[in-house]
Amino acid sequence: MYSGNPSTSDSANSSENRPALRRLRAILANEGSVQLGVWLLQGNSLIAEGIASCTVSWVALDGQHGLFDQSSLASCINIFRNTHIACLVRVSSNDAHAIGWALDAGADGVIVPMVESAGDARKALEAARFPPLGSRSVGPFAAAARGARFSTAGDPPLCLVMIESAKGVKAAREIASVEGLDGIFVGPGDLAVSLGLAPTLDADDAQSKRATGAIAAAAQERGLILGVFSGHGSDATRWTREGFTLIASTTDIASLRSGIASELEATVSRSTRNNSSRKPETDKGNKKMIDLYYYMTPNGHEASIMLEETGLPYNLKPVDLLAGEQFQHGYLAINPNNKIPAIVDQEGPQGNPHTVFESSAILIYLAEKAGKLLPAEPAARSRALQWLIFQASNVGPNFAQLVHFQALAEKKVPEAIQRFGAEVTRLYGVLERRLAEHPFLAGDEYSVADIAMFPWMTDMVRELQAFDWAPYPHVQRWHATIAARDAVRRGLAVTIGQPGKS
Ligand code: 3PY
Ligand code: MG
Repeated sequence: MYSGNPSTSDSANSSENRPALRRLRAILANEGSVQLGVWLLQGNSLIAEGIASCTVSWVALDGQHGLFDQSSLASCINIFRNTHIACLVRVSSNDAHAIGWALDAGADGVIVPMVESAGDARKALEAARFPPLGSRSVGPFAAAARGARFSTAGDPPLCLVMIESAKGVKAAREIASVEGLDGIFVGPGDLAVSLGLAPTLDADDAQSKRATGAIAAAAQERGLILGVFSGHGSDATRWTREGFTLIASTTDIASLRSGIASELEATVSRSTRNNSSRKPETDKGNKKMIDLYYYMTPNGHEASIMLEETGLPYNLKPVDLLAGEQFQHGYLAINPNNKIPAIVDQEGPQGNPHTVFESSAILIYLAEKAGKLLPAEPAARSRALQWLIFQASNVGPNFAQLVHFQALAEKKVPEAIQRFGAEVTRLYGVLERRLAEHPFLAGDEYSVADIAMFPWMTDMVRELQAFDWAPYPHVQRWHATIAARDAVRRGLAVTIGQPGKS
């Protein structure tokens, strides 16, 4: 089974038979596009099988903090060997045996934790390379089990070192200069602790940002791969903005938990809707319905009210903002702006699935699909769109800022409260004048403009803003008219904790 002949190969050292590794390496080197990966903690080959059919380009098996032993590590590596997914191993420590063993088992690369100096990085790299570049020992057990020939030639596996301490940050430039190193990987949890902060994955204070910025600059100067463990609940868009391209965006266990939660929510919401007075006409399987990605905010309510008003059948897809689910792997593909609401119409134009984000765009799309709530006559249509856009560009942003500074901000900032308070007052004035002359914002008819505006003036929003609307009787009259509509009540009652209840 063993052959020193480099030209005949399935190689535990090289990527010549591993298109997944070659592809990942090439994308990171040439296109610089972000590659999202899954971090496996569970050491379980069935979980690995499940992930192997997902559309991720890489996984990392965590031999430092995960539940892998040698046997489960070897089995899981083997599962990914015949897939499009590159399989990296985060080894238990900067130990030549652990590094060599993971590569013998067929890993496409190693992520070596707690590297704090150029010497540490050199040590890791040497363990990952055969002589003359390094000192890795030949151990072709996995290749032998596959009946393959073993070779030391070809592209070497990836060697990424983790910088995750203040000391490592100081040495970032020297570490990045180690010849032959493939990349640097940031461990934000350990880094935060080393900087004297809580063990969080998304510290965004100035000190943490300076540290990750210094690591990013060092890696980029040398053209190295720049990776990070973003994990569950942390903001992957922030890492993308900082230039990270190899992002571990979720773990096996976090995805399992959120997948179960959303399946249960969807089931409860379907059965709740089945029992309600409105019977969705395409309720025979959800394939052709509209998926609503939702949480109970004014923006979320705009979409839920609109769906209830149009009568279009929909599935609730809860996105728990408090758990950071809007940042999870996959949601970015639905809404590149990481916010709710978003919809996926399974039967969009030409019968194809169609995704829409931004509340106003959702309202227009649904109005056109249902043929209601947006007038067809050009002048009336233009008036409805003007007030809809006035809501999106003025009311939404300023009202939300006042809620934040009045009720949620950790520090009281009087200037911000004053500024956004004055703007909210001015906007109420604009609405009061309009509604003194017309029953609805677009004129005589209730439209998407009213649906967009209404959730921003609920009791809850006004309480959070500490805003008194007594001086605006026409706004109050308009609001009461809309609040009395059945569809509006149902839309406001869509809750991800207990669907269908307020
Ligand atoms: C860290 O955040 O320190 C890590 O190593 C991620 O697991
Ligand atoms: Mg760590």
